[in-house]
Amino acid sequence: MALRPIICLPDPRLRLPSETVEVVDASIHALMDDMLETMYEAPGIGLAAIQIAVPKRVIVLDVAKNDDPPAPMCMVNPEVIWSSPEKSTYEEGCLSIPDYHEEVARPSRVKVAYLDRNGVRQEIEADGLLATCLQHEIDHTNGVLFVDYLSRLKRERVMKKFQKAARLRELGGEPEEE
Ligand code: GNR
Ligand code: NI
Repeated sequence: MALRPIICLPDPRLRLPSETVEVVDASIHALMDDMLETMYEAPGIGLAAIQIAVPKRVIVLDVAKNDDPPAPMCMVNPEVIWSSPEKSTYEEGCLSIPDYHEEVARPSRVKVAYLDRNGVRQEIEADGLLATCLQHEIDHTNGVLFVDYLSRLKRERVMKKFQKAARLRELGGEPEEE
């Protein structure tokens, strides 16, 4: 297991759709383990492989409450196959957009199909925070970020803030994070 650096805005890799995984082999298991370790350390409740610069359709999540035992979930090639007409609003954040939070409305319930660690197709129906987190992570596999659901003004404000911070880092000659 290894901690991997998390890439942040304005890194253009966050905007690329990730590749479908053909075989859930030992390299995918190792990737999932690194992702869980990196997610818990951050700490976060979800992580998509592209956030550690691996453009594969793999996500991990753990939405267990702090006083409950850990409940790690790993999914390969996840896709939303049904979403409810009703919406729920959560204050979202993203490890690739540090220190920024905003409310986002999404379908309250979703059905998601995916391959498990053994490469077996599964379906899960989710609501509450899990439904939101699944949609947030699946969006990452498609190059979509939660700021895409905000008003243009808010989105452009946050994009500019991160572009400016990256420019200043370059000018200052600080070592860029990988
Ligand atoms: O840690 C995270 N918290 C969170 C809160 C509300 C909605 C979505 C999330 S996911 C986020 C971690 C992350 O960036 N995953 O991609
Ligand atoms: Ni995120």
